Amino acid sequence: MEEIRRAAEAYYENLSDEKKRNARFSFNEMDKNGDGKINLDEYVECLKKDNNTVLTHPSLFTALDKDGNGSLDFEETIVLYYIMQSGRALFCKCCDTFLADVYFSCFQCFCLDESPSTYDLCCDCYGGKRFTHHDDAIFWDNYTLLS
Ligand SMILES: [Ca+2]
Ligand SMILES: [Ca+2]
Ligand SMILES: [Zn+2]
Ligand SMILES: [Zn+2]
Repeated sequence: MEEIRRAAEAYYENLSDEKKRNARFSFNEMDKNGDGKINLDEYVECLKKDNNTVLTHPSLFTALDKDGNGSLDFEETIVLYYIMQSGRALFCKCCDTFLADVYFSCFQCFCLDESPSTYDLCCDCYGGKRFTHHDDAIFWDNYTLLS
């Protein structure tokens, strides 16, 4: 998660003042009870309203909650903002964990242009061979795949 967090911070720093205000505005929108932080209920409610149901996954909320206090402060939601903007919301096809850092992806599925989604696995599921996929699948980690 640390890498995405760093990327999100860099991304935020380069936003225009207007976009920064927008980010602050969406944070306040999410914070229904105005206590300055987003709890899981507020989080799920807001993303459902935006039809962003893939992001309502509790494993993503947990990953975003850096200090583990059960709610998101503004700094923690910047990462969510970044994930939404960049479309980098990937979950393990096997155990549904949010893929925060390195993950494995099926090379063949990745290369199929007509395929809308890739077949991604967390290291645990890939290493533990807990998945079922086509027999001839070749998996690469995301760094190798994109280079
Ligand atoms: Ca709140
Ligand atoms: Ca927190
Ligand atoms: Zn997994
Ligand atoms: Zn595949």
